[in-house]
Amino acid sequence: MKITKEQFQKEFKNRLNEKYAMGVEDASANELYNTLGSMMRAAYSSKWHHTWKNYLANQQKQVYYFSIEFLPGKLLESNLLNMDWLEVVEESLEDMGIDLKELINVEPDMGLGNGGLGRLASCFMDSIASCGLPGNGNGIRYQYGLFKQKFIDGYQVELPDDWLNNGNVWEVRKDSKAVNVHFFGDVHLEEVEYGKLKPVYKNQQMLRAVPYDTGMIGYKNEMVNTVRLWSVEIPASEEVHYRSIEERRALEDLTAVLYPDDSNEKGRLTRLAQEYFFVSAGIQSIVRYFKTLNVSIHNIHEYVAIHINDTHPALCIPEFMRILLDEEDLTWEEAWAITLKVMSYTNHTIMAEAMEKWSVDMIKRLLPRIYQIIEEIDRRFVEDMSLKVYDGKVVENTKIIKHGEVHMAHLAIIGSHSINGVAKLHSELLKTTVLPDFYSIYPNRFNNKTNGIAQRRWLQLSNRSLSEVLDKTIGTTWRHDPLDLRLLLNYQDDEKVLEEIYQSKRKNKKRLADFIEDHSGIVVSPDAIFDVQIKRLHAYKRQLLNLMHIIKCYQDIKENPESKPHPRVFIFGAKAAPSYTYAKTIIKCINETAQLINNDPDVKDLIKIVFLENYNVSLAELIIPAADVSEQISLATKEASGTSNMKLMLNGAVTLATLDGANIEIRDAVGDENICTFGITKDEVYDYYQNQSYSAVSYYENDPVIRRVIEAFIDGTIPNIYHEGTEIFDSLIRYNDEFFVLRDFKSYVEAQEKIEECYKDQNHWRKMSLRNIAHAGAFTSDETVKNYADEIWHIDTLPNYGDEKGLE
Ligand code: 7GP
Repeated sequence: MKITKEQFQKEFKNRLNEKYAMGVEDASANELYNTLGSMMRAAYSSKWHHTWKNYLANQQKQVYYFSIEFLPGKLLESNLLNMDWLEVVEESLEDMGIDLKELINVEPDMGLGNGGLGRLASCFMDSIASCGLPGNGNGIRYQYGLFKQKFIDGYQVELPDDWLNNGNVWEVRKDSKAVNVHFFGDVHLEEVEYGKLKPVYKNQQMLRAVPYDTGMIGYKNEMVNTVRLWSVEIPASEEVHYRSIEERRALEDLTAVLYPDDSNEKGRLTRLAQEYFFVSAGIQSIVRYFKTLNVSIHNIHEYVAIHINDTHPALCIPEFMRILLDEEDLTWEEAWAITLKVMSYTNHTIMAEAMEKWSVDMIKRLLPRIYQIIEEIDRRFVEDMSLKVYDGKVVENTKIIKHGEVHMAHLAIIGSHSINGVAKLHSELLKTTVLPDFYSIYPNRFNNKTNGIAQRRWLQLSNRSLSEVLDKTIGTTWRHDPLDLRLLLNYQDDEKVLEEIYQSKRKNKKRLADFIEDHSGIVVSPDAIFDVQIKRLHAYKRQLLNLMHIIKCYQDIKENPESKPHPRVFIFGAKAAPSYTYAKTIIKCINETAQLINNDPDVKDLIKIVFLENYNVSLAELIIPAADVSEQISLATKEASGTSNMKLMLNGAVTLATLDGANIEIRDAVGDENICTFGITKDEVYDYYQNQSYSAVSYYENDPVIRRVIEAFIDGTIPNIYHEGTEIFDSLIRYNDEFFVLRDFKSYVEAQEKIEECYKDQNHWRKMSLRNIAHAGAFTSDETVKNYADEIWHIDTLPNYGDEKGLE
């Protein structure tokens, strides 16, 4: 998609005039942004059309990635990059007196996700298109994204994220592709013809699902795939049924917010309705598309793969069955065999509280036909297992419906041909510890696909200065093939290259320091070590361990004012779920400790704590290139993979990590000398569980350093945390420290000391940093999605993909 400067400027001015009757001088940043966005969309639309026409003409098998979250962030710059317009547009705008950065700033973050799972889905969308693979996203167009976080008196306050307020230039509403989704009512089976039962419905509620499509532009390959997000509307024919405004509102709320609070019954029902809504709409639209191929429904698995991203879309299985049985008249056996071939499932966590379960009563009431199908899947599963060698315990552990609840992970596993974890350790744990009974039943379904990241966004765009150094040093092939970052290893002893990489880091640190000063008033030095922990706030991720180490450093300085540690800036970015009190307590404690330390003259700028508000994709893009140290300190076994660990490494940060998730694979890639690991291993964690031998209080009683740190929470050392400090104290001592923070404290402190030692030897540090960049190519999501494509989805690029004129 090439364009010249002249073409661009002419077209841009025309459009601006057409849209707003304005010249460049008079237009606001927002008007300029909208003009640019609509011009880009017009330019890639023909490729978009072409791409799916090609899939159609070639009857290409496609994957549909169902995810209740997508977290793309901003799209302007990455679309420009992938279209190969970035340089021309930047220069052309500059000629017209416009700074592209200002236009980027007015774009709201598309934040339709909480964290890792949603961001992974977006990296996959970028990679699937960039690898020329036929794949689409399917999700929900939430009117409000994840809340905007503010700190007031150190507390997290949640504000609505009204991201659609100014419209969304990237989406295309497709009225003609809308479908109806049904809820509630009564259903019974009637014999319509001899031996054939069909469901007959009464009093159903019907809602309209309207799709909004967003083009996913492949990196300089002329391909544009689709992410389809569904929005709810009340069909005209149903208007009469909803007399009151409240009733209408309640329905329209269905796609209003991401993860409605599930702490009450009403919230849970909405959430379940959301899950069915986007699943049913997505599957109906897939089947409708499939019908245009004129192929027998018996062969649909040769044309369609459906991926269930965690269990939220697990209703794909009964919904697909419903369509095959009730609408396509297949027998149960036929329908089930096809469903299994179509569906695959990824698990993203082993945390028990995140394992979805729905009450039987609720599913029955909201989705009566779907419930019948789930019941029948379960009945047949149990029957089948009982015929085989499995003992009763295995069957009891694996069935879908028990104790009045539907276990969504069990449904997903029983109905999918592939079940994967997201890092080697996590996939191993699924087999041996979390789902051993399922593994004994379906050993061949289990596999690993280690997560990855899109290096385009996380290096090319967010770290332009490092990218330039790389181009100059190793050429530009890494931009297409991140594995080529390895070429950098040839320069690990080249002082000039090490210096250039260092200078680019310094520039990024300066940029972040300026941002910090602007946004929080805290002055930090770019010469300090930037020590970064950015991720959702969760007890298992152990931001508390980080805080405790900071408090120790503070106490050391107070005790020994002559000590001279290398100055450090501890940077946090994290949102806590609105109903997760303990996580919010930790936020408050970090903020109050920051107040204390940042304003204590004795500290003399040796330590600064910066907790940036409203951590999101755009903020990550600013923080990551500036990081020296990457904190990946979850308790071993708890972090399924992690992906910020990969992004930080790619940007030259040195990882300070437990042996958890993908940290282990990062260590294997860079070698022990280029990472700093600490803490107990998975086996030690399970030994503690088995023997119930962990005693937090013994650390408190026997380790004076730990005692002094813990007491700071309750003795007034940290001001304004009377309740919160007590809550932390209790979690550690009274409730025996669920995530073994005290057990790992000492080795964490030692690892931090090692980090400082390494940093002080700058030459050594710079080499470590270079080696991290060089090995990070292994974690590209391009490779990850290729593995999914080959081993799970069985999809391929178009036969002429990659030919010079292939898609013209
Ligand atoms: C996250 C995992 O916690 C993280 O370790 C992993 O890297 C990421 O998924 C992508 O695989 N999980 C979630 O974000 C999540 O919401 C609950 O899991 C279902």
